[in-house]
Amino acid sequence: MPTPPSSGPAPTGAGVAPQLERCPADTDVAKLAEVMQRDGGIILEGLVSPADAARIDADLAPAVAQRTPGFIGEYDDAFYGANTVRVQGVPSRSRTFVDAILLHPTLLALADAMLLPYCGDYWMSQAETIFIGPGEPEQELHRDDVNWSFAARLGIDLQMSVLTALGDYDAEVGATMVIPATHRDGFDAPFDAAAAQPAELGVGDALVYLGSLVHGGGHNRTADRVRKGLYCSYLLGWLTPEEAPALSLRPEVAATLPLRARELLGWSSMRGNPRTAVGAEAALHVWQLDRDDLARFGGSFTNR
Ligand SMILES: O=C(O)CCC(=O)C(=O)O
Repeated sequence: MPTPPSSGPAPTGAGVAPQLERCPADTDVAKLAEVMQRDGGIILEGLVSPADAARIDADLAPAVAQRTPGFIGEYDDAFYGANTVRVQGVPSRSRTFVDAILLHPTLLALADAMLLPYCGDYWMSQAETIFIGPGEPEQELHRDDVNWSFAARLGIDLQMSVLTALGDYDAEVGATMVIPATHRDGFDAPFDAAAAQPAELGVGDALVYLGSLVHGGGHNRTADRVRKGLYCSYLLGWLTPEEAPALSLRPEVAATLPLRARELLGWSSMRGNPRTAVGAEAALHVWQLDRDDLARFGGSFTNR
């Protein structure tokens, strides 16, 4: 079970709601994990270089330009944003995303610490642009674990998300609103929306948070600036990802990726938890193909 918080996040002053702690991205992972356990989120400064952030932004620009903001259903537009551009299929569109974010050693070590107690392995749930356009109102505050509400009530960590700034990410343009330390209150616990604070980021900084932390996209109060966030999440391997990364990953791209990236993108089978599995669970092999481990097909599914 998760460790209860030893103390809350540091207040910024008398009467001021607490803010998430900021740490350089090369901080010792044990310390980062401790902060994540305590506050439910953390800001990693300089997770990717401004040059890599610009490269990822440029890689995604053609798809972003083609995508109409908003969705179809009324609820979807209200929640996901009528003037917000969300493009998925990111690993096939940006190799820099794969190398600089998906496989970032600090993120993987943190995901190991937060998620491996509850699964044999985790995988990518989703990677998408969340480019919040001018005038977009604040998104409803929520816990991302709502996607897996039955599992969320087990009180274990299901998901770790990363929002990396590819461009403007200040409070005025819609920085993510976060309520620190709401991750241990329980999935159905009420929260005080007035306690939400903007998690402002510089280009290349990232907000990393658990699926149990209350948060939401901020209000873009500007007339002409876009809040450029790139979302990526790691999910327990026995839960269904939000995106279908195994399908959006093109085979010719998969063939060029390291094994760990293919595993995270659904091109590998899932095993039982090696720390606890015995008997049938030790033999477990789900998400398989012809009774074989998907990973053995390497970068191509030869039996298609
Ligand atoms: O864009 C953000 O800052 C957060 C978005 C989010 O939480 C969501 O769409 O579920």
